[in-house]
Amino acid sequence: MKISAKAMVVSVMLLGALALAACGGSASSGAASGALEVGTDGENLAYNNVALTAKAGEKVSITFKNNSSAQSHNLIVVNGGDDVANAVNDAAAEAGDAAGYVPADGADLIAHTALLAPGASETIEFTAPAAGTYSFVCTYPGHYGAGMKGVLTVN
Ligand SMILES: [Cu+2]
Repeated sequence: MKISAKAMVVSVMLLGALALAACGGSASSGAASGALEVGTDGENLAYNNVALTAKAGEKVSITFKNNSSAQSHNLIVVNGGDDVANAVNDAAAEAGDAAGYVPADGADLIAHTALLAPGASETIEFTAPAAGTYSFVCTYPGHYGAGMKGVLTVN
């Protein structure tokens, strides 16, 4: 009698835990409101989406998919236009392969993926900066120069 009462209490607690877990699952939709997707344009040294938009202050996510079957790529959103992108690209070359051609986080970087192997993808999240235009580039040597870049416009 005592044991079955105990078992009953345990079952009720388990049900409660399950209900809580279910609630937590549906309530935790912390997904970014601005969910953007960018891939590589097949094997080309280019992105398949070069014009992204976001609202200042909103949470943005960019899912970058490397569609190449042979080439590694990354995606770095820089804090400015081509001049900043050039500086970041130079710093990336100095950082080298071991750093995934990503310079140390600093004022020039808003967000970045790692250097992604062929077929890999990564989602990065950040808060959209002030209104303006921001370049995003691949800093694998030669890619930015070949035109692997796009623009994030923040309104
Ligand atoms: Cu690239």
